[in-house]
Amino acid sequence: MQFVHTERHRAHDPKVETYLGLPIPANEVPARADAIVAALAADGGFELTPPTDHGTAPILAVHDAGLLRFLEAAWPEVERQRLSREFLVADTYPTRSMFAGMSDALVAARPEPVAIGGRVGWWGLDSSNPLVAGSYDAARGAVDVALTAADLVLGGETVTYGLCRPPGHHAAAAMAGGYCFFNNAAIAAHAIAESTGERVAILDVDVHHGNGTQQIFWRRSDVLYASLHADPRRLYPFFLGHADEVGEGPGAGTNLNLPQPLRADDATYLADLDRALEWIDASAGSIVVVSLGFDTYERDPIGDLALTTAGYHEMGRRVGALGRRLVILQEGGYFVPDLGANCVAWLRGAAGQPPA
Ligand code: SP5
Ligand code: ZN
Repeated sequence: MQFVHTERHRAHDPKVETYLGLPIPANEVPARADAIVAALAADGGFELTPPTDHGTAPILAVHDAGLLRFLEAAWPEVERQRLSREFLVADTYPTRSMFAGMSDALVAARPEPVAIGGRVGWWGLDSSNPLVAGSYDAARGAVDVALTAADLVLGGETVTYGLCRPPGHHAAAAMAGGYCFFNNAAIAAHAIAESTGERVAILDVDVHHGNGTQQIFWRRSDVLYASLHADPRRLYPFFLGHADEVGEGPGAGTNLNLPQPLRADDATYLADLDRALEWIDASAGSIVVVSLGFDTYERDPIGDLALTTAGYHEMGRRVGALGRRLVILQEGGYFVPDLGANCVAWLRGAAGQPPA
């Protein structure tokens, strides 16, 4: 199997994130990718392919131009103002209740702030998403990884893995958040839909609901979104991911959320995975984009489900057994010691190989 990876991810190297306002060691760190690369190399069945530069057009096909402008300008602005800090995070967000009772048109016409502190809240979901000096460059690299993995499948490969870092599924059209800056999977799915004219399905198995992916395709019928995730009543992103979110307008019926109970095990999870796969199978299309997270793992420090390494092999096997071509893109997963084994297990399953 070809896997797409670049060292550019290393530029995004936060040491600290804030959790309920206090600093804790960052979870989304370069060592995550190092662990996966080492395990794929040790397995021997994976061939490293560097990404090609796809420019900004595929990003702007999915994201607001203002988000890209902000992410590119944010760190230079921090430096220009000599704000002495290692990472940028907002303290003020445009929460919906601030605008209660005001018309949609008036709210939509509120101008973007000019001060960096206002802009980072304007374009952000949460305060646990540190932006550092190299975040923009790394995020551009992750998009190139996703698009190159998609190119390989469009060129005839049956399954490819893109080691995206930073991840993407919390990033909405006009919003970064949840360790995500650009939505790698959404950008790849949009590009595949454009290039093939076929319906594309996204299967999201990160422990968190992919609110950004859901938002981007909410009103679209050409990209389906199915997600299994911890019930948002308990876990980030808290405000979306409920089962009654099914899409609207032309996208009505093209969104499937399957919230999971606390400490869901392999059997519980795989039963709902089958529901998602049957739902995808009932729709036309030949390519599935997988948003692959290992934060469903029993030892993950920020998730609350209880999947095992053996469960990941079985999950990959069932997704591979769909018989569609797969563009598998990395999202979360924060228990670094077992990330490599979990990734190898999943990918071997998807390729129809036995566990290592
Ligand atoms: C892509 C992805 O997996 N993003 C996850 C974003 C999660 N953001 C909230 C992190 C909260 C960390 N809480 C630490 C709790 C320590 N007990
Ligand atoms: Zn996650």
